Amino acid sequence: MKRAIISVSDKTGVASFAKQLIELGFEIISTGGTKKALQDAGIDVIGISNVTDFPEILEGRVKTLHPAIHGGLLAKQSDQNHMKALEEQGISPIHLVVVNLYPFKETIKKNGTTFEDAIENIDIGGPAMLRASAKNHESVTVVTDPTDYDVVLEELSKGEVSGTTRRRLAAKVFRHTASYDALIAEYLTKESNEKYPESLTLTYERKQTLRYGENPHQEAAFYETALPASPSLANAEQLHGKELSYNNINDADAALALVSEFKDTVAAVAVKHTNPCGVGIADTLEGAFDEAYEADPVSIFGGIVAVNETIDKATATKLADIFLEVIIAPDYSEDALAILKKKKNIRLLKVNNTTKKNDVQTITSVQGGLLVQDEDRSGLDEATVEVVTERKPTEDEWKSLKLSWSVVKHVKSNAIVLVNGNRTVGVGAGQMNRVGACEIAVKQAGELAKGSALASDAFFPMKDTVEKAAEAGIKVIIQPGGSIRDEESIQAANEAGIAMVFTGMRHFRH
Ligand code: 93A
Repeated sequence: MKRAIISVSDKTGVASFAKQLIELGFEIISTGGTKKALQDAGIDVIGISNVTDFPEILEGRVKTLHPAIHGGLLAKQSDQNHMKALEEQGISPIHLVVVNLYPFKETIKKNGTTFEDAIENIDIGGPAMLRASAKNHESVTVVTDPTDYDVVLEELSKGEVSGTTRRRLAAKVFRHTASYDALIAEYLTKESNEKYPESLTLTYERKQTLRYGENPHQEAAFYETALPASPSLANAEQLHGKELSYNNINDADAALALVSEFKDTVAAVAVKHTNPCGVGIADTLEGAFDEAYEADPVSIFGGIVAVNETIDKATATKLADIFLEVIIAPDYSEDALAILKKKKNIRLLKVNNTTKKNDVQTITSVQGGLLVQDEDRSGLDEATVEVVTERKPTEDEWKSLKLSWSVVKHVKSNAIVLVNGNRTVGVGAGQMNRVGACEIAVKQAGELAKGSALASDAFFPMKDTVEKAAEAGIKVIIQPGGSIRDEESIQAANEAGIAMVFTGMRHFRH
């Protein structure tokens, strides 16, 4: 008679599966809770203790960790010596293993979970059985995912589970136990406040396969972290529109990061190719969007807009007037949704929480490795900001400086951002020299460069950017400072009556 061990935490579909296994001639062995669930469904089950001749002890911590089980799982059934060894010990071979693990991930995601709860939900016996049977997939079929029950039944009903399926299921088991353990490692590493450990054990789960990557000839998928992060696109709820593309996700992430900068004011940001093309602030959302739109009415076309307030009818009407790929908001009023949903191609995302969690790292892949760093979360520290020119910024100029500094951090280096009033008027992104970025920003701003505030993500190596700014009529500058030629830039600013402040902090973004 063929023997199956069934020991599952997620009992979905298991009774019907077990019933059919019995019809196919299997004998079922189960641990306490599973045994009870199957018996309640009227299924004949042998208790694990009858096989091990040993009770389940330590509140279930030791149930299946026994040679009578692991001998049966690890013996190669085609090997006479293995079979003889089993016989000598009175152990019968096992042919099918159905195990899913203590819900560690679900436990740590729950609000109010204690450290003790988390530890108790580390499964030891389950992974041991899974790994043993996956190693021995030549002789044992191992199922850890209830969605595989049907395939196994179908093949069994035709005779036996094929070698190809057994190997596929074994690979799935090792992926599962590896990510299960990685999550435990990640959790305990965080709990121990270890930041850059000697090896990285991150787990990501596939959220969706994507139609293609950055370009149509590249295959791609989106993976989300198993540990909750906020704000997060992976947690976003899509209320309308086609599936997000690779570029949508990348751009939406940039837009979400930028809009999360604004805590004390209503803000709207428009992003193209991960760079902000228009950012506006105001007392109302409609006003903020007007500012962001006017900032660059050309580039916003086909872009992504993120806001930090519930989208109302007035704003929705304006958003619906232009072609946008994605809109991101904490929420939408009912009439706003009705207006936007009329646009077939727009993707509407709801991201509830735009408050950033501390201690987030960013990961960039390089050939053969990963670069990991703390996210650039620092804002303007008014205590360390230093006015270095004869003229000090006025109160209004300070407002513009602050806005420009929040934005420049999110622009690819070399970055120059011009702000006039409550909106960006020029963005120079991703240039190989700083004065070039300034020229682009000034050209875009046109007449509005006059009287504007300029932010630079890094210091001026030479005075040429200040001279360029003076020529364009820029009135205030914010930059980190720290160049050996700072004095020349300060002098050029003084000559032009520009007020300049040093932040002492650089915001490269490459
Ligand atoms: O506590 S354990 O680490 N020790 C074991 O020996 C053991 N054997 C099975 N966890 C163990 N299991 C797990 O129990 C299985 O992976 C499954 O998730 C769960 C099923 O327990 P029950 O049948 O009592 O509900």
